[in-house]
Amino acid sequence: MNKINKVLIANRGEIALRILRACKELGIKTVAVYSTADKSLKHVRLADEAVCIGPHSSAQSYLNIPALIAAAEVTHADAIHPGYGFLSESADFAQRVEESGFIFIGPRAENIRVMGDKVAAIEAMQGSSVPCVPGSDGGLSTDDNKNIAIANKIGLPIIIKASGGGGGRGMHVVEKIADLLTAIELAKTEALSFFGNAEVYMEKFLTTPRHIEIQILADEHGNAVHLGERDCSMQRRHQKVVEEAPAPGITPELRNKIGKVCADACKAINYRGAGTFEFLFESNEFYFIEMNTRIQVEHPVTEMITGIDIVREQICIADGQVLSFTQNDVKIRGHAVECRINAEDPNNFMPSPGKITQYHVAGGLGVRVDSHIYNGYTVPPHYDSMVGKLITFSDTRLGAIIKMQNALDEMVIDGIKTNIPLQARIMRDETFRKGGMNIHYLEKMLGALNAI
Ligand code: MV4
Repeated sequence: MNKINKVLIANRGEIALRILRACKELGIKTVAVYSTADKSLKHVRLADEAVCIGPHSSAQSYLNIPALIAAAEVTHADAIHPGYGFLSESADFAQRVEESGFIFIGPRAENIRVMGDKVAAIEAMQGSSVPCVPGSDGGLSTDDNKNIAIANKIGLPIIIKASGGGGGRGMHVVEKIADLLTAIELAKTEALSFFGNAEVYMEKFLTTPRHIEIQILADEHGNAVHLGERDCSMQRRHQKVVEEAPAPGITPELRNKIGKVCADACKAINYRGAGTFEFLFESNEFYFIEMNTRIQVEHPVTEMITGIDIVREQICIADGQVLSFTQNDVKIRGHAVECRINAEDPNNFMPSPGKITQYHVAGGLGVRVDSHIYNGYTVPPHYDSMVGKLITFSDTRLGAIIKMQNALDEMVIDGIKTNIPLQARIMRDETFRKGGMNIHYLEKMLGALNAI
């Protein structure tokens, strides 16, 4: 390492442990930060140092920028890794970290700011030939006739999205022109109150797309590579449930074509770090919707099929190093599936925090468990209900699914409810086994199950 000898991990749970493991392998010292509800987290025990940064409420702990920077100062950390969620996509946080003299393990604040503004993100992509959804090409004006003309030109149905939104909040589908103007007004009012930004834009509404995303890595010396795609279509209420790589039916030619477009776009916008281009995929075409400027929950499936440690690469990039491999060195092999394990009731999806009284972990060749839980650990009620991820890898997609089925059956987590029974049902589902289902499939499957 050139500059990074100690990393402060500004997160909790499985991703904090994941980052700690990468640091240890690189010989980097670690600082854990934790809220009063998280004193017993596994990574807090394993870190070289640990600092309590506030009470259980996220706003006063994991989102508390002055507390995080103070913790980095007193422990003499060189760099801060934000993980996912919390402050990971806050341009202000990235900027304040760097202004305080620390390295932000992530993109430049400017890149985060542009991608956080969905209209600006789409504009940036159109500047570098990333295929986008036909749309308004910018924010909507107050000119009613112009907005009607845009909708007619795109063709109905259309969707109105908030520029400050993302992740599915504040969207409105319009089926007929008579509903357009009231929908725009409602969308603007919501956008202002949810995101503090009234700007909205219009896109053609794709009715049955898949959600396919491209992982990229870029260094600060102008090198960028893609690590192929992930299929994240198996979701419920914008929460991904199962992810896999590669995406069924994507040929090497299609992968290389869209991957190169994404890597080239990174170079064009001077992007640095790990990132994900989110696409809707319908009728064999990719349509860019958003870019994520963080490490993602589902990064392990890409690691399994490429053999590349994405968190290690994030740290090396932040250290100022040149990417140690080129696009030609990236070889995709086999198939990986990830099941998110949530502390929730598998029937009604209500969170189920509490003490884990029995924990038996799955194992074997091609079985990976990224989780911070242990026997006797109490899942606190204050945070996300995800308690870990089960990842399987095999030569074939069916092989990875069978391994997952067995791993889920082996796993015992007592004392709390988990979604393991739901995941086991998905692994046995005929449509999932065929692959290539669209983003609406899981909700339909659950509806059908409830009807029985
Ligand atoms: C869309 C769409 C259909 N057409 N845009 C939802 C989350 C946000 N990232 C974008 N989203 C969508 N945008 C157009 N033009 C459908 C969705 C969508 C969705 C996208 C990805 C994964 C799950 C989804 C669930 C419902 C709707």
